[in-house]
Amino acid sequence: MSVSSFNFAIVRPPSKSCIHGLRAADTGAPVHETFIAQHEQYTDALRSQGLEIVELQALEAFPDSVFVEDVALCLPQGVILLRPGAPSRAGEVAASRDELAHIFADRLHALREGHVDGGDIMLTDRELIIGLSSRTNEPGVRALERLVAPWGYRIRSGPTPKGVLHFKSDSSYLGDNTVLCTSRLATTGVFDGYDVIETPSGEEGAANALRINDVVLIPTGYPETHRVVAERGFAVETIDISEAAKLDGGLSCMSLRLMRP
Ligand code: CIR
Repeated sequence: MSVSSFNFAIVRPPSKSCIHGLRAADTGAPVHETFIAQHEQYTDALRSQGLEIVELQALEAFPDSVFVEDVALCLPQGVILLRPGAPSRAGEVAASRDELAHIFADRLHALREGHVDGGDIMLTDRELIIGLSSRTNEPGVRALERLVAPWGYRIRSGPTPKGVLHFKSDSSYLGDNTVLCTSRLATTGVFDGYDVIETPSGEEGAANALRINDVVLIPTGYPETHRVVAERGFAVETIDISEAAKLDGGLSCMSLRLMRP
């Protein structure tokens, strides 16, 4: 079973408080109504790939809570509640615990030390690569390793380019041993041994793509990336995520994906 095969996803709509979400550069606050509409299109895109969707309640107390990927790691063997590195996001874990326990019951586990954001975790067909970033640290990586090593996962840490929020802001695993990433991340050698597609210059924002079953979703506005990914034989679809992007969010950030038995 490929790590890009999914039949289930969890999403959480943006709250009205999203206007206060974290961002490295202020290009304007997201417009809530537009964000809701784009989030619905995103959810529909997952649904049209055959995924069953569970939509959690919007959380007004947490402006960044639409980015559910950062709160948990979903693996077939179990789901791990993470410890996001931004103080304003730490409470999202407690706010999600009961909802996720309801879905995953005794398969729900918790990271106890350090910090790891889900946006820094890349699962490939052979390993978990964890990007060290301003949100994810060594104690977190070691604590995560203790949880997943017994399930047979090999863990390797990698660099996140300076000024980049998450490891996966600059990269995505497309399946078939292929990674899409920025050239600044490719030059670190972290993906040596993988087939690497570099985002064309000026299109670094397309590096956070999302392979779901037979398609690769990329954000709208990146025609050269669309072309090079399609040229490698992938079916590509585009989604407008302009409002998430204002908060440094990408396609992977807005769902937790899983293949349920
Ligand atoms: C944050 O800074 O935490 C949010 N504004 C964006 C999180 C994006 N999540 C992700 O890349 N996995």
